[in-house]
Amino acid sequence: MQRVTLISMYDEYCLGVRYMSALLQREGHSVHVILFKGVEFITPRDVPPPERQEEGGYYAYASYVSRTELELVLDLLRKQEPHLVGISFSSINFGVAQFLTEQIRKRLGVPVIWGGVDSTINPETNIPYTDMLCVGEGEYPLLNLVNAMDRGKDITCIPSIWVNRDGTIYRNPVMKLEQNPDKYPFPDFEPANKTLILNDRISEALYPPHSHLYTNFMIMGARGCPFTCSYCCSGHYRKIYKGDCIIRQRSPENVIRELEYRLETWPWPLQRVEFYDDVLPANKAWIREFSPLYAERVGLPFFGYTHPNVGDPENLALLQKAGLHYLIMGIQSGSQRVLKEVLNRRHTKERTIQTAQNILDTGAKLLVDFIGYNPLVREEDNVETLELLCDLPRPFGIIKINPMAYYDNYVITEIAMKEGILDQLERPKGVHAYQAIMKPEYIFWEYLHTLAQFDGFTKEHLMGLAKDGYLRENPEILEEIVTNFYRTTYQGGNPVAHKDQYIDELHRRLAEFENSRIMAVYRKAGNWLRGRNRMKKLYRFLRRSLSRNGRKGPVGFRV
Ligand code: B12
Ligand code: SF4
Repeated sequence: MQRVTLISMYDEYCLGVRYMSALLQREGHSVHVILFKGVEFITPRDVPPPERQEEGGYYAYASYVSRTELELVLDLLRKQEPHLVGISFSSINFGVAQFLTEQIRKRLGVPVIWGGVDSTINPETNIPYTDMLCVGEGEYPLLNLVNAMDRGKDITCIPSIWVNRDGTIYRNPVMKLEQNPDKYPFPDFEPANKTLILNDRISEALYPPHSHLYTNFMIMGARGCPFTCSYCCSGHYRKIYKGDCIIRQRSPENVIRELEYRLETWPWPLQRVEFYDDVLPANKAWIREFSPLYAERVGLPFFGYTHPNVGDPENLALLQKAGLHYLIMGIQSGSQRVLKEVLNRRHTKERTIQTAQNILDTGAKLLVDFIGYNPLVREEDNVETLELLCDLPRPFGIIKINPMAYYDNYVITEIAMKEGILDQLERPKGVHAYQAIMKPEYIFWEYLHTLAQFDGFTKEHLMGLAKDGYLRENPEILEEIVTNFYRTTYQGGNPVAHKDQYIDELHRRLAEFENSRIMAVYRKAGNWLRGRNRMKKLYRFLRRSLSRNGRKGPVGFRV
């Protein structure tokens, strides 16, 4: 029996870690999971400014390890005496993982293995900093490694595991993918043997304070995606697992059994299920079997993701009947040029609109995803995106426009290099990616696009604002409008707002508008709110847009 400690960097969900933990335990090993902070703390705003940084810690762009936190990790490891430490991280946490690893190796002498998307995509860059790493899926490779360690066998020839022995690198080909994910045990969400490190302390809590996991349960019914967008890891997985079937679906019965188990054992009442399948409504046979079982045996509202080319009305209707509350559809751009040449996505405007309509027709809510802050996008592309947004069936909500991340070795980063735009990108500290150097036009377009989801802004108004030179130079005005609109339409992260409280809150917030710079813009859009009684019109406009269709705007989605 081996003792293994798995550390998840800034990710309390860490499905990969939880799958590996469950499998190792089933095979007789002992596992401890350290949750090093959580998803909600990945933000440059949380990283202390230089004057508050502790010497002996490591401070990256959007994450950090203080000296106190480092000592907490080392103390835990001393107590647990693991034979092996595994660290799971994505590219945003390369720097902090490297720092922790160096300290663990130097001060405890325990071997460390890395895994996750960054090690899968950048194994050559990463292997010098660790004893071992895992390329791709890790359940069986890690189990084989731990079994080999247990039996004192050679560990340099295990499929998917790379080994760095004093600078000599053993690169092993990837193991074939498990085609039947039902063979894995359910991921380890048990409270036992978990430690959360947060804000310089070992937390009493199981999860960070705002984690979805207090009310929601996350699950994946399938692994793998049929698409290969240039800014996503999916294409890379296709390359490294060439010849293997990438999309592997758990049986509906297996998924339902896990959910029943969670309903029985979750420490808090569950309110919602989060499906992280890359495209949930894809497989008709699966959905036909799954939906009635879910409705009968689970029955909680759930959300999932889809793609504009995946929106078969029958599949959507079955899912909605089972409890689909909302679907998040990645659109990313309305420009056909950008979709084709930059993002490697093929979906026509008509198809996107049709899928959106199909979703709304079922009665489910629609959220859409767009990517901004991308120097490969031109003015006319942004206008085309605005047009699409204006023409999308309503109501819909936009999840905050994501800035494009050019992760190392992703196709989008190769395109950026080929197009010669690296001078418009910067490399944040400790991150294996580039991001755009800020320009006012990115903010301008982010907020103009965001504005398009609110009722009352007609296509004509928005196209007019798009041409406004003053707004372009002062995009913070748009930002303020959008922020105010979000405030009036957003209820404490919960899409199901209490109506009375909501109306009171709305009145209070409308009053705040009186002193807002929002008026400056309405003055600029003079043809719309011409003449006297501007404030009255603004109130009326807001009331109308908020009450006519019930609650409007984005529903509470915190990622
Ligand atoms: C679901 C999901 C989320 C969920 C849940 C996260 C989770 N890990 O469960 C949430 C919403 C929280 C989330 C958050 C974020 N995500 Co996300 N997410 C995903 C998604 C769609 C699936 C991840 C998953 O659970 N896969 C299933 C499990 C079983 O696989 P796995 O996690 O890869 O783990 C396996 C292997 O990697 C390996 N492994 C992993 N760790 C280790 C450790 C050891 C020691 C070993 C041996 C092996 C090993 O074995 C595991 C089991 O097979 C992926 C895309 C994808 N298809 O991978 C993006 C993805 C991981 N996310 C991404 C991003 C950018 C983010 C955020 C930064 C977004 C943000 N701005 O906040 C955060 C970062 C969180 C963090 N701390 O790293 C990017 C990361 C890109 C990169 N190169 O780093 C991805 C790859 C999508 C993309 N654009 O390509 N995400
Ligand atoms: S559809 Fe989503 S999961 Fe699939 S390749 Fe594109 S971004 Fe990745």
